[in-house]
Amino acid sequence: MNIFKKRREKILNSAKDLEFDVVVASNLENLYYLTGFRGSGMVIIDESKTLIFTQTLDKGKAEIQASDCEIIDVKVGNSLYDFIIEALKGRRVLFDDLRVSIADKVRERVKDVKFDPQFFYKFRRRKDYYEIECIKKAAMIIDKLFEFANEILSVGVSERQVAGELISKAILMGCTFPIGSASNIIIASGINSTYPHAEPTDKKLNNGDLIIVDLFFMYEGYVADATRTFGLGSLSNEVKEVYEAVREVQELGIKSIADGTFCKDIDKVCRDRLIKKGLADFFIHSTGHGVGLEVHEPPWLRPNSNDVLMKGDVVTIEPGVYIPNKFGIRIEDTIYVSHNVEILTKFPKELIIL
Ligand SMILES: [Mn+2]
Repeated sequence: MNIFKKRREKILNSAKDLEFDVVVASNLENLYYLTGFRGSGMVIIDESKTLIFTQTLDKGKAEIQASDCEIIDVKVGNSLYDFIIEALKGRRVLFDDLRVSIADKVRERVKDVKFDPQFFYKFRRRKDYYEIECIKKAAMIIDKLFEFANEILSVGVSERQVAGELISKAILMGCTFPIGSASNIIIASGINSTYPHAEPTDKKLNNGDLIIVDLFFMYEGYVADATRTFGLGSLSNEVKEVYEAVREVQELGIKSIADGTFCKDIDKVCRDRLIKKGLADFFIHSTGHGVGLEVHEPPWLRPNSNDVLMKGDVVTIEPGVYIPNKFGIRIEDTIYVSHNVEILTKFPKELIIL
């Protein structure tokens, strides 16, 4: 039995326990997870069959990638939602997610429907052997890219050049990008490193810059995500001290990972250590997040999270310190929560000064 069929059986059985008889997914990742089809459309799964509704332009792809599903061709000019609503009338439906305006339409016409994205994530969080192998491969490629970054980062090279070379290498090594998006890796140098989500610019690397290199790439649809911060030329003692603080906190975060741990507790451990060091005000994002088919997915390692880590999760730990008008530092790894805790991205974390 193929993995997609197995997943459908599992998710449908679990939905039946909750008194639903149909499962519907419209989210691109759920659609892929349950059918193998990497395109847009919707899938309806019930006891008797699996129907994928897609537009004519994706029909051929769907037939190849989801050969054991029935493909319904929604011809141009027709609404996918009309088809779906028609097929769901009178049934008890567990839906993943929809835009609010369309969800309201579905609710109006399909009486017994529940939208519950978390239900789907519960399955996706528990990665199987194959999924872990894919994430490991992506992590290995990212490690190689850090080695390559180590070689090419130098005074006078622009952030854009670095990004271009790394993305090109990644593609040649077999990486893909998230469904429906290009990569947005981060190469942020000097003042740009103070913005956690900087985009690569034409800025050239300077003596004294810190350079945040944040890479996420997919292998066979599965993401690994890691960040290293490199130094160029002469760095101040302040930079070196803050770097060691971030590194210490990142390692502390990883040590706090265990099956059954509250994600908010891991975030707290990291934040508390930064408070002690007088740096907590400069830690302006979450400690980490899950990865899988999406770059950011549950569980969420942040203060208000109710998630609890479980075996099969793959998460990041990525504390950062961003001092306005000065510099930014982030260190991030992708970690597999199993019987043991396995760090999948292995590039060294000592401050590398080029
Ligand atoms: Mn990340």
